[in-house]
Amino acid sequence: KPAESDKPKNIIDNTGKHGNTFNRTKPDIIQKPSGQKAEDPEEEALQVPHSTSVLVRRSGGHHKVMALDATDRPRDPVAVGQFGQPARVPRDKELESRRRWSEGFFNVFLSEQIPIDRAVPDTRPQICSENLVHDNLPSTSVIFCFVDEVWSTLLRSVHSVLNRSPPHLLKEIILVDDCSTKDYLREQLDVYMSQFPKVRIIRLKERQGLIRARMAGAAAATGEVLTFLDSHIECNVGWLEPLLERVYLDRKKVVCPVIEVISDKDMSYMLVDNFQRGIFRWPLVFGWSALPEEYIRKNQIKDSDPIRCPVMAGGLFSIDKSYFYELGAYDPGLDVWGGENMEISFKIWMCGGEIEIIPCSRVGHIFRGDNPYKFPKDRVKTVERNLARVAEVWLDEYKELFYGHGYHHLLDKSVTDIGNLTEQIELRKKLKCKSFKWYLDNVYPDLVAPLVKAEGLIFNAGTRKCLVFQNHNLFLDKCDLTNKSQHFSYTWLRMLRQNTSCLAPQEKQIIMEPCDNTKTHLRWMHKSGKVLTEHVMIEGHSRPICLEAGVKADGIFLKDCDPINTFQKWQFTHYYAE
Ligand code: LR7
Ligand code: MN
Repeated sequence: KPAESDKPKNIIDNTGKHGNTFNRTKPDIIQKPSGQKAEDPEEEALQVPHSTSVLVRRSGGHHKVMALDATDRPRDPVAVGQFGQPARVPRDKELESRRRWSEGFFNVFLSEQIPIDRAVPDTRPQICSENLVHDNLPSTSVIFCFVDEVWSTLLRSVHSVLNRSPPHLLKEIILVDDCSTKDYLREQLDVYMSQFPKVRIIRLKERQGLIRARMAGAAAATGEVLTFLDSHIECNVGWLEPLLERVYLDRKKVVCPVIEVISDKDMSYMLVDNFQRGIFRWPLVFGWSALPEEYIRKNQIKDSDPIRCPVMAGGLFSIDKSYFYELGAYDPGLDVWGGENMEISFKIWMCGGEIEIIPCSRVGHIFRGDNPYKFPKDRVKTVERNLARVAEVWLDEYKELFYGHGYHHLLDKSVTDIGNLTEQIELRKKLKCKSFKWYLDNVYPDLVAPLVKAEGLIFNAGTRKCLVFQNHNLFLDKCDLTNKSQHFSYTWLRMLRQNTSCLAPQEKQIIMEPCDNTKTHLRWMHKSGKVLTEHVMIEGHSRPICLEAGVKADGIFLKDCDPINTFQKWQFTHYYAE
């Protein structure tokens, strides 16, 4: 059993480092039917368990998934790390192994000891080797983008594809060198790969980042399906056919293998738990989450059934090439690393496609604690900017949840230039994509996504009255739930809003101003019943000051905060979030 620290990290943070582990939680998962119908009468409808849409079964013959590179007959059965076993560093090599860690942020020394074509345990659910696939599946181009990848892992990735893919389905392997700085990735790589006619190398003259590098790979691809992989992976037995089978059944299915774990420490190949979905939490943080047992039981989901995912991890998937371009590929404005998995996931679901994890397809991946390559600009800023582009194009009114979870600063356009979005917005219109609300309701209903933090009446404890905004006046009056002018909301960007007007401090008075998420003086802290100014210091106050109801008149003012003054206590009718 793998040690706790070696287990897959099920929440990946937005920094590019796989550091954050998260306790496994079990959200309530409900998948609502989308109810698509097969149009061609010659094609037979087939209801797939769990996947709720109706699939189309193509005609033609079938055969079993090929047991290529059966794992019981490796070239060198006693080699280090063979069969995916943990490898150990000899005592006298410990220093060397530690020294070389940062070449790839995994055990580079051990990786070199392990055969380039080692066998790995066949971790597929039992039924997978019996499953039938169509004889006439489409061919695929496998695209590896890399920058400064470690030699041994790059080679092992390529060999695993060459050895475990049926030749007639593997059109080519495209290696996209995203302007690596390492010498061995030039001539030495050319020479090595020249043994394999199916391998092509594309070299980018400038560092493009993995997103644009993938598009360069796609542009050169001649296969019918694109299969993207990270450059430090090992494909398991029978990995390819089940992916292509799904794409063949429905070209709008975008499919991912189960991503297993190659230990960064001992290079062992570890299987991961079944029934894991790709999900995200705010602010667009990718993670995995298990389907609840209850749901699995009730829907009789088998361990080999495709699992629909709200989002994909990003690195490993197959997509019909023409469909990829129909979707407008990736937003080319995304830089270097991060966020592209969210972009393509929202785009796929909202514009008529589906994302699935296929349990019969399994690929190991080295999860690294750090990236062995440099970010041309600041790493955190790069990822944030990418995510903001995605939020602006795809999240509609829900983008406030994204910004409200720690990304307020991105709204200041003088600090962060997220670039031009016209083309992406046009694309969404052209494709007639559904709303983010639709996505939440139909694809990811278990995500908690209240549009505001609190709403309803704002009750003042001292006066036992409620705030009213009427005829351009802000005052307190008898609480009345039916009175619309007493309805306010406390937004994710911490504004106190009624329709399009927001509470604003003006000296020690309060006025209503047009809401504007970029204006920080409109932000209020609301905690432990108090409402405090956030970004404004008034008349020499060095601290924020508090909203207070007038004792006699029905006005509201800003006064020094006083913990026991009930005239400074305010409460909304409903709270959705802290
Ligand atoms: O500028 C770059 N140019 C590149 O060509 C930066 C990276 N790359 C290459 C790199 O060499 C590697 O092959 O792109 C690939 C992905 O980079 P990694 O391995 O550093 O990324 P990762 O595994 O840490 O991150 C995951 O999230 C990324 C977000 O942009 C990408 O989608 C990765 O493909 C993705 N990896 C996976 O989905 C594997 C499972 C891990 C998870 C979650
Ligand atoms: Mn990776």
